[in-house]
Amino acid sequence: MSAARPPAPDRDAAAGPRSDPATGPGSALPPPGPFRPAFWRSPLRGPWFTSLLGTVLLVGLPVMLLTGLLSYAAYNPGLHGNDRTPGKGLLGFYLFAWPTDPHWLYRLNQGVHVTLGVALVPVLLAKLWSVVPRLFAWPPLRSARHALERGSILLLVASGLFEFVTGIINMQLFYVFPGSFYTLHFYGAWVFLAALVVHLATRIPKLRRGLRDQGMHELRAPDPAPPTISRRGAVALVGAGSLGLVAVTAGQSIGGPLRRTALLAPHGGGDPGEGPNGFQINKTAAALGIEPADIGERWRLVVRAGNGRRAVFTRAELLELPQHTASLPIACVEGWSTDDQLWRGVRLADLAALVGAEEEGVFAESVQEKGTFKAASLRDNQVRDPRSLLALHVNGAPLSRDHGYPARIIVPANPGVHNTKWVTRLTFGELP
Ligand SMILES: Nc1nc2c(c(=O)[nH]1)N[C@H]1C(S)=C(S)[C@@H](COP(=O)(O)O)O[C@H]1N2
Ligand SMILES: [Mo]
Repeated sequence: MSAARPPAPDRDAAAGPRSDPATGPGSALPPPGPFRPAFWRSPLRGPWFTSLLGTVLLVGLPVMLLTGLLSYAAYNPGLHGNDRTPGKGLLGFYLFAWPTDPHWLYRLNQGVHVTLGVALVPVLLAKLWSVVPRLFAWPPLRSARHALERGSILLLVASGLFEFVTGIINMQLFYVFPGSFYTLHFYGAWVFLAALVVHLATRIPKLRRGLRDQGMHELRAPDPAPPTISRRGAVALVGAGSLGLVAVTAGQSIGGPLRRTALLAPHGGGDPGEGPNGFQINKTAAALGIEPADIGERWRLVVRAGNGRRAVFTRAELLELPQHTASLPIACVEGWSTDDQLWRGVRLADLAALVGAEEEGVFAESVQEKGTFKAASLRDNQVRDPRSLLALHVNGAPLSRDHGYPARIIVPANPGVHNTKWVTRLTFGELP
C-alpha cells in the first residue's frame, strides 16, 4: 500500500524554481547518504544540545590549556638536561621561574589538569556527535570564508583529539611516544589554541543565539526519528559518564581514604605496601636496572661547582651534616600524587654553600644509566628554598631502594619527575 504523505505546506513553494529547503536555494542537490540532511535523524541534535555541551567545553578547555602551560613552565624547560623542545623559544615566551610556594601547587595544578581532562571526555565525544552532520556539509566549500571556517574546525577537532588521546595514554603509563610526550603534547596544545581562537571568533555569536534557541537550526534533523531518550536524559547520561570517570580517577590526586577509589588510575588505588616507605612508587629500582652495587658501599655523592670546587661524601658523611625536615608530596605529571611525606636530609642550599655556589641552580644526576628521567636541573630559586633537600630519610626511616636510596632530591611544588632518585652527582652552576 502506498502511503504517500500528503505534501507538507512548503514555505519555499512560492519561491518558484525547485530548490532543496535543507541546503538553500541555488545550491546543487547533495549526493545521497550522509551529505543529505534527511540522513541524520536523531531528534536530539539541535541548538540546545550543541550549545549546552559547547558551553561546558568553553569553560573547561581554557582551564586545561592554562594548567597545561603552567605544568610545562614547572619543568624549567631549557635548563641543562630538562626538556629541550625545539622552537619553544618562541612558544615559551611565557615561561617563568616556577615558585616553590605553596608546596602543593604542582599537585593541585596537575590534579586539576588530569581530572578535568578525564571528566571532559564524555562531553567532548557528545559534542562531536552532535555536530557530525556538519562534517558532510554540501557543497563542501562555499567560499574562502567557509573554507577557513571548515579548516579551523578540522584542525580543532584533530588537535583536540590528539591532546586528549596523548594525555590519557600518558596518564595510563603507556610510554609509547616517538620522542618526548612533553614535546608532542606541548605543540599539540598550541595548534589547538590557534584553532580554538579562530573557531570561537566565528562561533561565539552563534553560540549565544543557540542558547536562546534561535541559531544552529541546520543541526536539527529535518525528518526526526521518534525519540528514544529525552534531551535532558541525554545530558544526564553525559554528566553521569563524566562523574563516573572522575569517581574512579580523582582519588589518585586527592589521596587519603579516597585513594582506594582510583580504580582507573595505575598509580592510584594499588597497594603501595606498609610502613614509612609505603607510598606510591613511580618505577622500581629493579625496573630501571639500578644495580645493588651502585647504591651500596661503593656509592658516593660528588658535589661540584662551575668554579671548580668539589667535595665527595659517603652516606655516613652526609648524615653528619646538619639534617633538616620538610613535609612535601610527590606529584607526578600523570596526575597521581602522594599526601605530604616527612622527608629528612641535607639542604640543597647547604651543599651549594659547601662548594661556594650559593646563588646557583643545580643539575642532579642519578646512578641510573638509561631512561629519560635519570637526571634533571633545578633553578636557583628551588635550590635556595630551605625545604629543598637531598633526602636520606622519609617518615623516620632510611629511604627504601625504590624511593631512591641512598639519596634523592625533594623540592616543594616540584614536578615529581624532577625529584631525582638515586642521586650520585650534584653540579651547581654552569657545567664545568
Ligand atoms: N633516577 C630517577 N629518578 C626519578 C625517576 C626515574 O625514573 N629515575 N622518576 C621520577 C618520577 S617521573 C616521579 S613521579 C618520581 C616518583 O617518586 P617515587 O617513585 O619515590 O614516588 O620520581 C622521579 N625520580
Ligand atoms: Mo612522574
